[in-house]
Amino acid sequence: MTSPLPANDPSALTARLQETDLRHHMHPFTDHQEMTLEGGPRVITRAEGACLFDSEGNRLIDGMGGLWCVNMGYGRSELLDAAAAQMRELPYYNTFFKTTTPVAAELAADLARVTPAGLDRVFFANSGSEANDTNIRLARSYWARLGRPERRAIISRKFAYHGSTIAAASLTGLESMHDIPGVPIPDIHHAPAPFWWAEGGARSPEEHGRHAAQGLEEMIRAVGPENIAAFIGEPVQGAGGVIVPPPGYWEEVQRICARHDILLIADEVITGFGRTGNWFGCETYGIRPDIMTVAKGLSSGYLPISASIFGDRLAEVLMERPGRFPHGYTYSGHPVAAAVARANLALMQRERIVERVRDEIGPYFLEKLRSLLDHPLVGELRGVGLMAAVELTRDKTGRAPVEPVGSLATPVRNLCFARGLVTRAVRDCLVFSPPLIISEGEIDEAVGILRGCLDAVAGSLGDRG
Ligand code: PXG
Repeated sequence: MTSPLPANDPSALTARLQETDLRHHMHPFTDHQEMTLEGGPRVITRAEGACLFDSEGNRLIDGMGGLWCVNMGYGRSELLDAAAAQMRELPYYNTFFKTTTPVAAELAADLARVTPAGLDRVFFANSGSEANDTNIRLARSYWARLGRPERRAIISRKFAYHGSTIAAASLTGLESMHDIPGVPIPDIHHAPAPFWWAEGGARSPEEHGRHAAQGLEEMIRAVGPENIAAFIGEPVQGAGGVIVPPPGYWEEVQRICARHDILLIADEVITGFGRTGNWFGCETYGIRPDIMTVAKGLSSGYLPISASIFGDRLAEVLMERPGRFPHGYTYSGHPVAAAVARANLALMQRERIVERVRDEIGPYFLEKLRSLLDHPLVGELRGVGLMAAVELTRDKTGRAPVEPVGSLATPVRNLCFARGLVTRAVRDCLVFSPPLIISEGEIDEAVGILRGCLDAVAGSLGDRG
């Protein structure tokens, strides 16, 4: 035990917390040596609306909505009240062995209502990674029970992010995540992504979309469609750098999966619940998946909950025949998380948040970010709804990669943080995914801070203007 924290001295409080944290806490995706040299982690103490406050009292606009998840914003009393009421009534019971709880049953029905027609069966988990792990089992079990156990390969894509468990990290198409022996697990393949800026060469974005879809089909033929269980893709690749698919790409992918009878899994962990201006990215891109992964925005990040959602095709084989699915998590359908998710869906509907993203704040946000295209360091603005990437470059027309990787976006990102805006650097783009309740004023402020930071970094490079 350490001595009591100093109540009225923010710097002393911060130093104490940093010291405690450095000694005992291992963080995800963190270089601890670097963090130690910098004096320790940043300490976020509270939040309201679209803003965070750190232990020194500084206000930051949360341009990332936590980690792409706090869709309805911080401090929503409706969600707190739902959690408290459920904790009093029934804080925990499981959904194993033919048992349910009212709130888990009702949430499954709510999800069947808000998801596209045909997706009406729900398997609960706690994180996007777990739900994608579940999806591998669902897809492989489906084929095995149809007498086709050799259909076990899963095709994912480069730049994909599907999570961090061993199976989800294997689906992920970022090489840095495969830096552990045994990852990726066997039978996972990564097809090209429709990433025009980095890989499109002289093709138009649409041509590059077709090219990437062709690459998927070539991979399917190489692996053998008779060996493939499923294809998994995010409607818009988020953590890989908000890679917005060009028109025609998803139609082609959909056709290819149908032609080879491959299950299509849409990972909507980021794109679900209004992020792209529709309830689901599948609606924005005309995707008709067999399985959908949801997490994050389902509870606006207030509690961990995720789900795999599917329709009759899988249900007929996995639910309407004898035999059980040997899989589940202690907290599958956790009542308190489910209560918060139900309250969150109700709040989304009451505030017509999806319509707001589609018609008002999404277009405003993208237009404001687009105004940065005149900046010497800004090469491209990609976005849909309230998710976007500002691609930084020193070669606006040739699109040559930034060397070394990260040398533009990382300093801009660090300066933004110091000046009151949270964004994330992915290679040399800055990604944004603010709460869906962010105001126009906060967007103006965020873009103003970003422009100032771009100017400062351009100035320090000596290539302003
Ligand atoms: N699928 C997608 C599309 C995701 O974006 C996951 C699955 C995994 O979810 P869990 O709940 O297991 O983390 C994600 C998560 C980043 C970042 O830095 C992105 C995610 C998570 C953490 C950091 O961009 N996405």
